[in-house]
Amino acid sequence: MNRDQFTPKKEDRFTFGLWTVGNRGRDPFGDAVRPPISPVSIVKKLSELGAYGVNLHDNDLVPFDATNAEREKIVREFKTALKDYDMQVPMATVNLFFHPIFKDGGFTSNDPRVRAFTLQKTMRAIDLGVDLGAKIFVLWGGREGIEVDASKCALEALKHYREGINYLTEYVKDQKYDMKFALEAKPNEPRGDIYLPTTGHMLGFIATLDHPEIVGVNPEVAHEQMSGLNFYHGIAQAIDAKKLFHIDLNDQKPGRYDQDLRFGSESLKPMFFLVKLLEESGYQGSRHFDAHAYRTEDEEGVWNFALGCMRTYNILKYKAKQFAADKEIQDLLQELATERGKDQYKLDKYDRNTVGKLKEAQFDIDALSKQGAKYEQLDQLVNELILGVRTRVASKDENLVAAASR
Ligand code: GLT
Ligand code: MN
Ligand code: MN
Repeated sequence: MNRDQFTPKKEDRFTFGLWTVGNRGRDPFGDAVRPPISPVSIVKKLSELGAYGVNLHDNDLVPFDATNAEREKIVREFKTALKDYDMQVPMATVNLFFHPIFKDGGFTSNDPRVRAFTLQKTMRAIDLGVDLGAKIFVLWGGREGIEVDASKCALEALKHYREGINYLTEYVKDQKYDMKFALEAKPNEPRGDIYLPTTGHMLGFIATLDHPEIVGVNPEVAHEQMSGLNFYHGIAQAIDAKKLFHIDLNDQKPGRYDQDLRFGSESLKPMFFLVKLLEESGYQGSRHFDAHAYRTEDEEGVWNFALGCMRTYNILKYKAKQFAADKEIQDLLQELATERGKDQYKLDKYDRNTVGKLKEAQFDIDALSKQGAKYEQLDQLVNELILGVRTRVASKDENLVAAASR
């Protein structure tokens, strides 16, 4: 592997799900196109590529029907591989979507026996995650939804969903586990409609839980884009609410099913602003990729896919530094940020002593309406920066060159 400043390193905190590079290319119309890759081989190969860790569903590692003895052996061997290749498991999750028992949901099933099994399976998956060192537990409710609205009262479903999550947060606290939950939204697929379809819905729901302090979100690029939403804005809101516990990076063509494409393969500009936000906001969590290689690929293509996700992230991180050091862009931004007249009005907080002044203030409405914003110029500069033709301008700053190559 040729190494350069964008080569992934452990400190970059890149992680992949076992299910991502392990994806065999099955889709609703066609069978697998690649042989399975064992979890131990995945750990080895990802480590060689510079990843920090792997994440997993219970059944990515331990088969659904494994005996306790089988489970112990598999976990033991997996832990040895983690140690041998210096890999972490920062996040674990539970598969509540594959087995037919979950065909009408787990937490939101009408059948209390299915809801009970859902809790049992999730608690076991939490135990497994804790055993592997995970501090984040993702819950993606892919089957928590409906095709037929008559089949479930939506209020009842939300109540059951809340009871389920409350049960699990109590369990984690009772066990004194150092673990937080991250809820992942998706609007539809595999269900016709999935409850809590966006990160915004999740944030509203979390506020109604018994232990909201240990529940946050795990937004996925493709899932918010399926809803036609601006992912960057959603992430900003999650950060603002101090709820960005984890993130699923991938990509998506607009208006399609969930494609889970290589990070940055489609939406370079939105992903530039996303990476810039993650890096500049001080987000400490994993940079996790929930994506998979195109169905056209063999195993070599899978590793090219994985390396591509990580390199694109690092390149966009470098571009964010260039943006910060680009004088022309920064001068424009500074002009935009100049708060003309700010001292005349007290806008940050209602104040009964100054409200009268504001109500009587005179504005030059004509002049304010006519002023240009310079966004055309600004956005073109951003395009040229992303397209790589402003490197010479930006690289005049030696600090930037030094910082970017660290
Ligand atoms: C599944 C889904 C993902 C979720 C995973 C976690 S499973 O692959 O498509 O978006 O993040 O359960
Ligand atoms: Mn995901
Ligand atoms: Mn997805």
